[in-house]
Amino acid sequence: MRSPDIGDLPFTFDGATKVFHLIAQPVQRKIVPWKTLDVWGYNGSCPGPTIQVTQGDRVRILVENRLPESTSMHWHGLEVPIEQDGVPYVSQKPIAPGETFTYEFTVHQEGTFFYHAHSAMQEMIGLIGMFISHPCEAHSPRVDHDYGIVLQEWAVLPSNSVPNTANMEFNWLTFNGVAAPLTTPLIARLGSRVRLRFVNLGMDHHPIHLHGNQFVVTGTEGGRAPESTWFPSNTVLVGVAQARVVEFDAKYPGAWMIHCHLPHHMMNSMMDLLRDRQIMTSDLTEDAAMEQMQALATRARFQHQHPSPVAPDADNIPGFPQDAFMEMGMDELLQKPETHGLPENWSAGMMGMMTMVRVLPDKEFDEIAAMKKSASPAEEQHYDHNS
Ligand SMILES: [Cu+2]
Repeated sequence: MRSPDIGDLPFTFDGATKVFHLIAQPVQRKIVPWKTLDVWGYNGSCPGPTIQVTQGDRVRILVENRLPESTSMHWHGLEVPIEQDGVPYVSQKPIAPGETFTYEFTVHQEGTFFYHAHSAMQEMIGLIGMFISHPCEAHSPRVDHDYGIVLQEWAVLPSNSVPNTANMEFNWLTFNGVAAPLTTPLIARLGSRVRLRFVNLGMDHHPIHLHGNQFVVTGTEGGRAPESTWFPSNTVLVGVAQARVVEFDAKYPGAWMIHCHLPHHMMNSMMDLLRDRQIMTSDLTEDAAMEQMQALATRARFQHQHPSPVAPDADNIPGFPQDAFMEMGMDELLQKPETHGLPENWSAGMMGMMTMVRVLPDKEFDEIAAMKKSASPAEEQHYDHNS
């Protein structure tokens, strides 16, 4: 199982016990090439690195607090003894700054769970990560590709880097801590079976839609769902505090969008400021982005190149602009093996809480797999247990 754009939390063994070390700390997270947020996370990552265990494992997790205030850790969905439940003042004393608290329990369930600080605003500034428990015996049908994605949302005004966790007008929406087009495409071999796990810990419920394929919901935050409950669909509502696991057979080659279908969640830096809608490039602190924006606007408004994305009389039409000036291609800034071979200017069509699953015939799939291997050989040592 892989969580694109975030890593796995490594562990060591003490006898048969798997020992993990989570460090809660302030982190910087680049969510698109022109916007970096000051958020909180674990081990340098927001969301935190993914914990992967096998059903039945005994785990010990040291939670070290390097935040400027006390924190706690809750194991969301896991059936643990009350003293491991992580609720400050109720099941334990809060973990003071500089302190480390040791949690230890046996994971008797399988499924998609998460860990998070049990304090509302700490959740909203990023203190969350996935906790995957693989069943001892693989589920049937077997999957070939298994991907996990954490859904988060942020309210960050232009020229700001710290999310306002009390604000409910979220203008940045992320999958695994990045907004499209920075989200790394999911790669799947044509003819394979794909599993996608979504976890939501925000203020909104997100209807996640997959283009061009039907899937079945095979699991929730409570683990695997019986096959008798599966029915075909292509949109799954991932409510707050929920996990939803879907599976499909990758029968159709192509770059298929996966995105939240709330219109405002398919944008970056969404907000209205005075007359002009400020989208994508509103951060005045980023010179490169502003230059690109100005170049686009100049080209569109004054040069009327053919084909131009904007009509010559656009400024006289009530309602203009809607989506004009939003699309900003930046393929070069986003180059990685997973984007290899996408149509030119693909990045102009990707915004907000969005990624894609690229269903590739053998030749293209193997080409990208080889590029990934030479780019980061260590990546291949990854916990790659599909179940
Ligand atoms: Cu959404």
